[in-house]
Amino acid sequence: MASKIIGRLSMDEDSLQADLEAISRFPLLQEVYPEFGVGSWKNHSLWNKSGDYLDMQVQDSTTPAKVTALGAQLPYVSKILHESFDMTYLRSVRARNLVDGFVFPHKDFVELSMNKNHYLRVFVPLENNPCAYHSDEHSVFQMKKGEIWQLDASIVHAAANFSTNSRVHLCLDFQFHEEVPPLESIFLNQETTTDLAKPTTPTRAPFEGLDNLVNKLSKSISSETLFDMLAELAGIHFQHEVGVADCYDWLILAAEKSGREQIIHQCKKLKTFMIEHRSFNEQFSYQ
Ligand code: YCP
Ligand code: CO
Repeated sequence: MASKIIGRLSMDEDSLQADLEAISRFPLLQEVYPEFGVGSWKNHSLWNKSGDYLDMQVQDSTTPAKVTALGAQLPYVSKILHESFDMTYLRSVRARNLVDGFVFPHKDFVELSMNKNHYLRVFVPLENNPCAYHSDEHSVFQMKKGEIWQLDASIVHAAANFSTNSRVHLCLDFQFHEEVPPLESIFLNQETTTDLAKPTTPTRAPFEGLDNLVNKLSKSISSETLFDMLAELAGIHFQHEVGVADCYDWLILAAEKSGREQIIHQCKKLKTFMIEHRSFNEQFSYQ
């Protein structure tokens, strides 16, 4: 299913700014998923299973999320959540700020125990950034303040911020015992689901020069260059008409052209890890 706008939210600017300032002062923590992105991608855990903000892993949970010491510093975010959402099945809330970088194309939930139909991911953008994008297998789109999005993280998706300006979004994860119910059930007030905005979808240019690109990559592809190559290729689909996951096939093609078995194998493993399956706690090593 394509990601879509599922609700709207009007926010009080002054209160929001106070929380955004608090977020900007949060401690710099070590990213638990470093292989999934390039640039600055901060993930602060505001509500989670244990209530400990150092617990940053995406994990199964069947109990209501507990506020962390970071979430407790955000009175306005807390107010928005409590007033707008039924928090019974809410399992985690993170503040995510992607700056000057990409979240590489990947699928989520593949390492968790339940079928993907039990998980629901919702985004609440807290800042507008005209240089920031999301994408999935169907389109490229920009989330705007005031919109509430369902991001289908069970299909391949990615994110970008081509600027050095902040882009803070809230990421809400719900998990249901049964399959995800009709979406209205996560909202306390049904007005939230009316008069929805039209999504902002940038136009993309045709992509030319794939053969040249693959040729060029094949000359220097190795485990030392793989991360940088992915970082270069992962952003192309935001501006050009190619698929969100094509970059993995381009790397495989380049590796095959190089004729070296080890890098061919590593590129195939990278694609599997990102968009097919991986186990809980599994990490990918580029080197
Ligand atoms: C998440 N899951 O859902 C992470 C992102 C891949 C694993 C990176 O936030
Ligand atoms: Co994701």
